[in-house]
Amino acid sequence: MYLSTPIKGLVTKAQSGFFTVETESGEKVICTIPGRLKKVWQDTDLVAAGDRVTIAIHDEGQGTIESVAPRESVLSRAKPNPEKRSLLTDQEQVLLANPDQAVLVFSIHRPDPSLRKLDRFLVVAERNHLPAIICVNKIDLARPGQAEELFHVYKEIGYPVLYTSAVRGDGIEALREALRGKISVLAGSSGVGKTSLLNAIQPGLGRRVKEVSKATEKGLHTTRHVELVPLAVGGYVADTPGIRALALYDLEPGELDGYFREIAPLVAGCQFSDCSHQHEPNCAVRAAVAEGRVSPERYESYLRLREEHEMLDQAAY
Ligand SMILES: Nc1nc2c(ncn2[C@@H]2O[C@H](COP(=O)(O)OP(=O)(O)O)[C@@H](O)[C@H]2O)c(=O)[nH]1
Ligand SMILES: [Mg+2]
Ligand SMILES: [Zn+2]
Repeated sequence: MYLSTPIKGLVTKAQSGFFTVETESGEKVICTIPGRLKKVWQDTDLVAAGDRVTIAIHDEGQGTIESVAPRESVLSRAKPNPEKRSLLTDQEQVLLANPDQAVLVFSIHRPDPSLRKLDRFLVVAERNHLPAIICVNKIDLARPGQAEELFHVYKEIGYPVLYTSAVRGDGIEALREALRGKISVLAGSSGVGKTSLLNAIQPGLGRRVKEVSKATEKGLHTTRHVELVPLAVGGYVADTPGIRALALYDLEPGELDGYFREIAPLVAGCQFSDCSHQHEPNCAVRAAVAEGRVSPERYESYLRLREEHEMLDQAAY
């Protein structure tokens, strides 16, 4: 037997200790983690979908993971409590390694968009250093300009906003281009059209990116299963149940302003360094809201999230 040179690959699926690795030559190898490495890696989250690894192939289509490249980014959530699934621990569970972007899908109608929810997602994305793209679907159900009216503020603060209709085809080309060559995470409430959009981008893609129903979500809390589904144009869509459960579990209320893009640069101008931007005098954030430089809705989202966190914080002690 000879020692083969390590083969580079991408983990496209992680399930119960088995990892599907797509090698640079496009081969799929089912890998396990050798016992000697399990010990070394036991405090980290071993290996997750999206990790770039080197493997050794032992048998046809089977191998072991020999090394994992440092992660550039992770999508994580609080690890569920093994005893009581409704409770979260303060440990982090890596759902996906090296995601390139999150596509946050809303519909303009049926269901109506919740901008509060969008702002919450954006805070999670900022916190994870994950570029976010906003996709507003079902524009065929809106009067012309209606979607833009509601979402232009996000464009103004620097987020790409795509307006799509999965049934009429608007914006599908732009969405496909936005996904090309990247590892993308798609997030959005049930019914906004995620499956339809994926099918419009590539026939059959929606079926491959399975969604998690309420019934199976519980099980997935313990048996984390994330898969990267390849795109014909290059890149992957991550089929990850976790984003809905993504909590802002370890965020301090005082950090929150840093995750609102347009608010963050204003904070230095507040009189008090620990200004909460709620009631303090000479608050640069409230001044900006009053002058129309920060949208009142975004500011309202900030206040609500801040309140929520203060409640969480108190509950923790
Ligand atoms: N009018 C309209 N309906 C859509 C559009 N996209 C999806 N739908 C419909 O919305 C419903 C939910 O779509 P689906 O793709 O299953 O949403 P998902 O739960 O986010 O995956 C289905 O009845 C779709 O036919 C769209 O662009 N316009
Ligand atoms: Mg769906
Ligand atoms: Zn302030």
